[in-house]
Amino acid sequence: MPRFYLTTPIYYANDAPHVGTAYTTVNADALARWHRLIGDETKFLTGTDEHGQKVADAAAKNGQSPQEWTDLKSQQFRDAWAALDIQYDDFIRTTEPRHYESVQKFLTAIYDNGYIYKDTYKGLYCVSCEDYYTIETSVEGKCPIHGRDLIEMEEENWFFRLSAFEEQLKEHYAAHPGFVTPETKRNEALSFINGGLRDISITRTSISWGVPVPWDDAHVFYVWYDALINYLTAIGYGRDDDEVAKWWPCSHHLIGKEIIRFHCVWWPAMCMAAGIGPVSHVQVHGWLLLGGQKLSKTMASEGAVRLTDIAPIELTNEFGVDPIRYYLLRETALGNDGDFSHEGILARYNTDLANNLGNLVARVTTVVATKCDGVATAPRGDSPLRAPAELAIEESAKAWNGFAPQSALEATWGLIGATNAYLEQLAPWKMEPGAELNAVMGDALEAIRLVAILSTPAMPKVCEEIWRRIGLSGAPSDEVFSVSAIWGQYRSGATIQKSEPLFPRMKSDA
Ligand code: ME8
Repeated sequence: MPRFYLTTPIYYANDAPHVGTAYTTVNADALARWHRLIGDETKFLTGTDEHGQKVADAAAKNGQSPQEWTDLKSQQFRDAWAALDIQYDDFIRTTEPRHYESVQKFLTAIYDNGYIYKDTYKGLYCVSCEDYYTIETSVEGKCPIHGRDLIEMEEENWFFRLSAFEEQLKEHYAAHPGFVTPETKRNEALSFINGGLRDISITRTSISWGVPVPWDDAHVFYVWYDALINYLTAIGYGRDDDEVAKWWPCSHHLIGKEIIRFHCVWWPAMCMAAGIGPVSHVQVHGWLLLGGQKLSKTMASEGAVRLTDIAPIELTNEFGVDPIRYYLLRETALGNDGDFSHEGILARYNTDLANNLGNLVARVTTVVATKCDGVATAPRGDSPLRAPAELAIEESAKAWNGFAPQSALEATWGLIGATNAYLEQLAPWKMEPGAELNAVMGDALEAIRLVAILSTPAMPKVCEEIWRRIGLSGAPSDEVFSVSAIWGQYRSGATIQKSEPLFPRMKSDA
């Protein structure tokens, strides 16, 4: 059975979940659900990044210990993901003992392999990025991402010999063209490598909130250096070699574009240094923008509304869980930047969901209930809807497999459009009851069944409801995809009733 291991970045436990982090998590969840649907053995990991100066500062500011603070924040992420129907298999916290154990074993392996040495670090640091800068990589002494003042740092630190991996990384990229997608982001990662790699300071002495360095009591690991290892902790690195061997060769990271250097340069080099192969694939996505600005928690420009102020739960309360999931998946292709707006959600809701999908289900169930005695008929083998259905199945499967939920949904909505057009052309609501009407309805019910299967990774609850409305039991995700996603599987005889709209239209002042 094929396997699929997918991760999100682990989010900093210094703030609350927001629409930006929800974007990554919903996309990852839909991709994981797709892989479960097609029968892959799937593991989906998310979690919280709980060390570092930023988290320690936030805890102190709120009068709490870092542990109390991260307990609270981590729970907020779990609550937000529950509200968005995120079905993760594991939620990792970097303060867990299992993580300490893996980090210490992984870094000791790098140390033993001779890639860690002691030196003095002197330079600039951005607490928001938890990243080092030089005067050349700063913008007039300020952080190029956050615009805030950089801290001058001078410490005796342990360093990772990243420079030793330049050639090996170039070779890895050449041998694995699909290592980082999309191609533009791969080129960005490669240009970091081609620009020359400097060794990295990987420990700190000025803070104590971190994973202790096993060979030197005075140091804790620099937060990025422990955080990246979470992806291996969760599959048992240092504790269960069989699990690592099982999951690592089919591992995929979904990340935002601002953390390419960490995931596509540092992390593969760290894995090489520890004697384990790099992750098999990194899928990079763009930023959701609000008024042209990244919706990040640290970029507060005076008075501006920030996406970080928008809790996912506010949106799900207003529009429903699946409509928000749909919007996040459908509006912005993974890899591009996209605009986030209330108007955009409303437009998708009213057009794609209420007018297209909702209307299709309502029309068909109403006609069957009122003109066909509420009894469903099987589709025809030579139905005009068969070709558009087969195209939608093929294109949508290809897109889901290719980390493109937006295109997958676009292909599925192609089938919804073709079915609505077919119904408009034949106007079954005006047809006389009889064999011809029954056959047309059988075709339309089959198209709806297939739409529910193809959309279930995006809108699991709505698709389950559609399933029920077309007289089927269970849920589309219970089916064996390779058997059920074939034209002609819908059986005659189901009872169908008229029911409430799936997506009542919403007004723009909603
Ligand atoms: O970087 N649009 O955590 P973080 C789209 N702890 N995605 C967004 C976004 C936006 N406006 N804002 C945030 C960290 N994200 C580290 C990661 S991994 C070993 C350590 C998403 O809380 C996007 O996925 O700052 C981005 O990469 C992530 O949140 C950053 O989350």
